[in-house]
Amino acid sequence: KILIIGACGQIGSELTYKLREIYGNQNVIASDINYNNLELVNSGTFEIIDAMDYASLKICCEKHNIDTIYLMAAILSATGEKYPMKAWDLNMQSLFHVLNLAKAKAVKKIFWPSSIAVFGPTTPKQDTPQRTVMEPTTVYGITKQVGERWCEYYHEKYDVDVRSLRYPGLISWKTLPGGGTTDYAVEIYHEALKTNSYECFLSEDTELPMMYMDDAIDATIKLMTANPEQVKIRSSYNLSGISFTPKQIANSIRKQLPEFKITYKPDFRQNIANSWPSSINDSNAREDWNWKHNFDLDNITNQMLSNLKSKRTD
Ligand code: VAH
Repeated sequence: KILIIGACGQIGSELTYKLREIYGNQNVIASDINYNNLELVNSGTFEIIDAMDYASLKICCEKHNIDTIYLMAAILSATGEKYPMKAWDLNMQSLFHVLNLAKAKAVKKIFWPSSIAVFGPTTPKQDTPQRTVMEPTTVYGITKQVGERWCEYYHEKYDVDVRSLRYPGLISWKTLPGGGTTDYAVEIYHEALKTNSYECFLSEDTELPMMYMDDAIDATIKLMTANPEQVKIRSSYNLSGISFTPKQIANSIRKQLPEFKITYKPDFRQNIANSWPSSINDSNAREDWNWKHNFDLDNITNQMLSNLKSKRTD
């Protein structure tokens, strides 16, 4: 059975729904630190677990006969800069607990998300390669860089089947993101429908790698169901969808809402965004386990506006 840690979060909730669709509701156990997302909590088996508490993780895995864990709990880039040691403790302790459960053969397979945040200001910004200079300048990015090293170490030394993706900024409508720098690309659609305007915390030409959630979930399932010998990279795979700027997403919205207005008021998150690449080369993922993305910017805008509209009327 599958356990999702951080199931109430932006990615965790979508993974829970998708995995239940594929494997059956009773075979996917959702867990989080609180009941933050009641729709998710009431959608199937749910356990309160503190991802930093090894004993409760171990007990839950035994109780539900878990063989696969998706560790989706983390403190993201913006919040991590406000609480550096909390981000370090949560992001690292939770990873060690899950890796050690696999090392002890208590579970068989692990998914752990990395991020384009592993890259820093000295990384080549365009078409960033799988292997390159990585000097992350955020605590979150440091935890992802170090986490990747530990994943590869546990695979090489203890034969742990851990698999990882460097997610770009993710855009979804089911669950709000929490504390990321790319969250503007979600907020903008909510604001467009509410007030037909948005004050963006990044400057208009800040180009970042982005992806629609359905593509990210599709990549995650593809990676996790690939044969082990196909998974040649055990740190974390680059993953690429599209890249765009706040100006470009605003133009995409205007194709449906012609009066939409955007203003710019960069805050501390501008420095974080400036340290990240603008576009990513994911040829390894495409070669190793035939990944490809489907959603371009206008498709994403269509999906976001139509789903948020119908969600508002519910
Ligand atoms: C963040 N959404 O903004 C996350 C992600 C690439 C960005 O890691 O921190």
